[in-house]
Amino acid sequence: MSEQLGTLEELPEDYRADMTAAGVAPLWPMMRNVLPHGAPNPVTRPGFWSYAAIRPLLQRAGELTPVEKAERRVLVLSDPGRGAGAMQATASIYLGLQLLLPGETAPAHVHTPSAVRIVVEGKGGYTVVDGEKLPMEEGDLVLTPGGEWHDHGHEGSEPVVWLDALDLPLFVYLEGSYATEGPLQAQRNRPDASQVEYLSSGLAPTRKHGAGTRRYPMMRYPWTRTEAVLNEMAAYTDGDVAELDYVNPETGADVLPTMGFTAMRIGAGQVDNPPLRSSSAAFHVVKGRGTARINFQTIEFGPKDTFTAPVFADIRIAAADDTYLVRVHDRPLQDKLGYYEERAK
Ligand code: 1HN
Repeated sequence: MSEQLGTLEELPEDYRADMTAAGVAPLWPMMRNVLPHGAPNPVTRPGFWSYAAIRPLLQRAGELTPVEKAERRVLVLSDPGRGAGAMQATASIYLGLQLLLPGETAPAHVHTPSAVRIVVEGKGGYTVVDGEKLPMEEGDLVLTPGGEWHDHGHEGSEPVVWLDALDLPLFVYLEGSYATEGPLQAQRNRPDASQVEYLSSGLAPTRKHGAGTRRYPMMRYPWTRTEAVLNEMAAYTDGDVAELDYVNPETGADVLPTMGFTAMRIGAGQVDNPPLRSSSAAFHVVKGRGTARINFQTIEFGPKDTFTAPVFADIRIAAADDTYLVRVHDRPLQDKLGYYEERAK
């Protein structure tokens, strides 16, 4: 491919006017914008959101805006490359921090995009998905897949905050994003599937012949178990960063169609230096602290902070303390589209 393509300016004025009148434009002056050489040219810039800075703003939102008025009381994490108010943290990933106060409920709705909650602080929060009550403890990952009714409640005594990750930008781009509202759901009188059928990895409930499984059999991944496995892995893998992918326990596939989630443990003094990935990512710090370098940006992170990396970013994360992260990424979508790629640095 040539570097120099023809420009619009070199075309005759009358020809340009006639093209505009006919509703057409020449491709060649614009071609390199949409097909850069070798690698994409992302708009997304590395982002960093300090929980200590955002927490008081969330508290203030709690005082200023009742949940009845907000439907969802959320502060959106806007990609610095797109600017204030951007409803996306990367091209495909939306992130927001949501506050629910004791006794509040966030009304039931269903929508086309999928969501995941990663619990940041507080006890007693829960999400009901399709009648299943999913308790929300710190670090838990809770799915509300597209097309599933969900509402939130709070039975505790302190504020509950969680990080929402949605594939909303894709649905907006596709002009496919919409919601339907409904009454709060009746809750089935049983613990969620992570406490019953899928209590142990490698064991799945026997089904009657011909009976199907649910598309989303387990929608809560308790953090205590995730951390226990990461610690065991770390004890037996010398100096390696321990990683666990969140998967559907029936199929082993990614938990959602477009978004993937990976729990990471980087021990104190260890460095994560992954290959360049074609996926974009957000890193949420469950515990720990350290220094992340994303391209040319250096980030000092602590517990409950969140940072992002554009596609093909050069990522290097050095942990000062034992550090636990959840990486949210769009590799499942890129796999399905057939272009996920990793490149050695
Ligand atoms: C949504 O449904 C929730 O259910 C949170 O908690 C954030 C952001 C955009 C669109 C839908 C929720 C959302 C959202």
